[in-house]
Amino acid sequence: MSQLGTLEDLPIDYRQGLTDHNLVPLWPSLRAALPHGRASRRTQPVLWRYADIRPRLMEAGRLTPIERAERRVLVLANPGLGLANMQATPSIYIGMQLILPQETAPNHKHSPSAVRFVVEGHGGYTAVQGEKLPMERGDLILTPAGLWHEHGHEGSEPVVWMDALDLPTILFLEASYCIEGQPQSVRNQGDASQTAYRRAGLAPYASLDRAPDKYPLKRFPWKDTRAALTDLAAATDPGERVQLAYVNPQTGQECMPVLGFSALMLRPGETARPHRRSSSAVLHVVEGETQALVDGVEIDAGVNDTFAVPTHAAVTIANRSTSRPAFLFQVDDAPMQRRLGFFEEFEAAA
Ligand code: GTQ
Repeated sequence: MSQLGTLEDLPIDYRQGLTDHNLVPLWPSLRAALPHGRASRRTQPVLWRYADIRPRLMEAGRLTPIERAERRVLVLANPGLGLANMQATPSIYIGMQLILPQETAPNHKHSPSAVRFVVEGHGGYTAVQGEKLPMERGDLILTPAGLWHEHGHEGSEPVVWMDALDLPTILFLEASYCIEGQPQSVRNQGDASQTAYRRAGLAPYASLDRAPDKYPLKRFPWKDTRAALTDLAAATDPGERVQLAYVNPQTGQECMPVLGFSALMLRPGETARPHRRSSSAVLHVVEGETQALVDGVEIDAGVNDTFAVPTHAAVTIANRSTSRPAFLFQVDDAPMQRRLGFFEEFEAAA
């Protein structure tokens, strides 16, 4: 491999002439743009402990009324990417949102797509296009691009959920914007998508004569996800991956276009050694105590803790308990990478 020329190799007046005409020579930057063998990453394998987030979120509840926040959220920002950029990974925005009893977060719609994964509390709800969706711990709620959504809370204790958005990509594309709306008139049939698509393999008969809906199912209750993982673990050999993707029940494809969502279970004492992937991810512990190794960085994540996995990272995740399973929720950008044609899973463990 020959040594590439640097900027400094070039006469100063030549460089100035390039700059004056908005031109840049490629070769001094070629290796930075196309590093050999593995993507270069600024994303750090960072852990956000819920014990550090929760008191600050509750303090935000006292400091900032909902009217002054619209969405009362603390963003999990990766220091490697610059805190102000609000990226957990280059493509994944993660926020922890607090809503207090009787509060409402006003109706709006935007070009980024969001999901909510409930962390604690009862009685919260999200209305999506007039459909009121209950939110209990571990439930996944979809609020895709362009659909009206507002949040409320009819219970008595604080409700916290994790927001996962494809915001960094939409911002990067200079395509992020929001429209505010009047409060939704909630339709009579709450949680209709969950009623219509309650069970995998059963779909409303009339759906056969329609083009697939983009988002037929908008709420995935944790109760069902957990039971499905537990059954899958019992039916498969130890060491086989127990991971279920949240999909569009009409197409079988990922439920959202940019980010992917899945839930995984680690059997008691089990260590998962997934192949390195070209996608980045955020993992959130729903149940249990885990110990992850991400590019050599040790991460001890317990209940409600969240950590970032950079692209191309070498990962192992161990369940620290030998008697109880551990459950995690995963956000990754594999759907976008698949659609753009460069998603890879690398065969050999690094
Ligand atoms: O709840 O609609 O964390 O619009 C960031 C942007 C939450 C929301 C976020 C949003 C929302």
